[in-house]
Amino acid sequence: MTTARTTLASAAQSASSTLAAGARQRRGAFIVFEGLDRSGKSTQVARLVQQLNERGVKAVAARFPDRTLTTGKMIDSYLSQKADLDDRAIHLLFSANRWERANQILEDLNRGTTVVCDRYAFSGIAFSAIKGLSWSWCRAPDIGLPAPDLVLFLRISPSAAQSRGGFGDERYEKTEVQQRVKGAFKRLGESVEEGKWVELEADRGVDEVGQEVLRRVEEVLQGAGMDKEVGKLWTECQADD
Ligand code: DGP
Repeated sequence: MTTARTTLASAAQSASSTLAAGARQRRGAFIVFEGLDRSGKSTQVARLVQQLNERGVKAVAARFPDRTLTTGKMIDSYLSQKADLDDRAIHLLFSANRWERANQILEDLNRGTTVVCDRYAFSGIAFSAIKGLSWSWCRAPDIGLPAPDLVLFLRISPSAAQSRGGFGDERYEKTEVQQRVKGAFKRLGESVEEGKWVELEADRGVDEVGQEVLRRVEEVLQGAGMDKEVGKLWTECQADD
């Protein structure tokens, strides 16, 4: 742990000495957690942000859907089954919700702050594609969003997820839906650039998963990618259906 602390702190230090030398500041990393409902994403996001800050690496949490935003309130009504919406309309609302926060994320990253995000556009595709919408259509509204440097997919079986305190009454909290979403996530992981989608076994203790998370994130923070501009999502993809 001391080693992780030292290396991360020196990554942060090198960011400030680079700045002092007048060169481009190393940016923050955009880390996204994806996974089925109740796979432990929120716990790992909070834990990672805290650990990074303790190590002198500035980090903030984000989450989607962000229910505090205007679009988020409509999404909340849909998820809590108070409102029904056409499949395409809700898909576009989820995407608009991400766009509402996109500039903030970009500003944080460019200021050197790491953003750790609970769900992103991958959930957008997975949850809509299982309704029969085409992949290329689902992907289109998110083209150009800030691209994550790393997606950590927390892998858990739908039955294990359900046994973790059970699902509530929200729209997608059903084992059969989660099973199909799992299949969609698998296909998505295969389509993401090599090394940027990492699957972690989530059916373990919080600390064990957390240690692996920190190790993966440390690699990204020390990598050459932090000297490059934030990428744009899906711009390299071809329509594949
Ligand atoms: P959460 O707040 O992480 O529990 O997510 C709420 C639910 O919304 C969850 O079942 C997953 C689903 N969801 C998250 N993002 C999207 C999205 O972009 N599109 C759709 N259709 N569903 C999403």
